[in-house]
Amino acid sequence: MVDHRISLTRYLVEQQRVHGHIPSELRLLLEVVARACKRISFAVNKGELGDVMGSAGTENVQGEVQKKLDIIANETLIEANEWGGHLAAMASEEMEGIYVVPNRYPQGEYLLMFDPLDGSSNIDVNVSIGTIFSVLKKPEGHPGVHDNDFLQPGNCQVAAGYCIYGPQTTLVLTVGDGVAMFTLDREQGSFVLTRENVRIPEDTKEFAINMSNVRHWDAPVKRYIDECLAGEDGPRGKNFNMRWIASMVADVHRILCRGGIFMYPWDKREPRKPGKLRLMYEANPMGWLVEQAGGAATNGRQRILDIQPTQLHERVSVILGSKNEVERVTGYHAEA
Ligand code: AHM
Ligand code: MG
Repeated sequence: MVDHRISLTRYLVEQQRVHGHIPSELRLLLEVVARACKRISFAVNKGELGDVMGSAGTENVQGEVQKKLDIIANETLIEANEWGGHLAAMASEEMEGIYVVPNRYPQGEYLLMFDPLDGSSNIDVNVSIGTIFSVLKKPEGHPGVHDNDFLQPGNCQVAAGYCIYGPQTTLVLTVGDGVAMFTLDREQGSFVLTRENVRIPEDTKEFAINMSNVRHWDAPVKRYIDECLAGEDGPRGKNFNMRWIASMVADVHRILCRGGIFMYPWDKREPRKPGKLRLMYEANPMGWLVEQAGGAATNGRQRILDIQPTQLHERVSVILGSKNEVERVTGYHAEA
């Protein structure tokens, strides 16, 4: 815990004025995103007391059934950002096309991408869920906004983070100057800095993967997990523990707090699909946060942040967390 109370607002002002890391427009945009997350947190908290649980009876562009909270969170983020003036457009896991912010002059400079409610399968069972976001600069040189403007690799992100709605609501952020965590003080209604310079240990004894897919995995992933499972008697010479929350925000949050490796790799169930998770809304922001905390993120062959996206809803294989473990799995792919 940081000694004296520093609000998210003050942290962002310092990032702007003292450290010169962010322009004021980006600061204001992040404030708006944080405000939207606060609203989503209150909706999540109401649970069955509010009309927020269960299925909405609709499907998103990827054919996944939408929960009411998926839609509420998506609308909350759009409404909050629509009139801010700092954004040119938004893209969401829950919307087919981009959402261009209604005409204004001058046009906002930024593009916002989000997974409004990550971990949808956990909504109805009171397990941690979250919002993941990523900010890009709109390319200059042409009026209006096009889908292609979003197709920038993760190394172009200017801000990224998530807000986890768990026992506490915690907003985790990077603007390229390390990772900071802010806990929501419900009485004060503000996010308070609770951890700075978050570091992920380079080694770990904890892995996160959906083990029910073991028969579908590729050989390098199977080799890595088999070696972990062999424990003290195996080639790793140590026992491993396993966690799988099925909310990426919660699994990544644990890794930022105490280390570990998270994998949602390509598998043979749908061989033409590169993975389950989305590059723009999940892998890029989480990959950057993890790297900013000293970890690593790859798709097994390539650094996530260097992947050139070709479509908005592109999927990707994800391996991220403690550096030495991620490098080991990536090395197994290279050998295979
Ligand atoms: P969502 O964005 O629709 O919630 O899906 C993404 C989630 C991740 O949070 C999580 O890591 C993964 O899907 C869990 O998938 P599975 O149910 O296959 O284990
Ligand atoms: Mg998600």
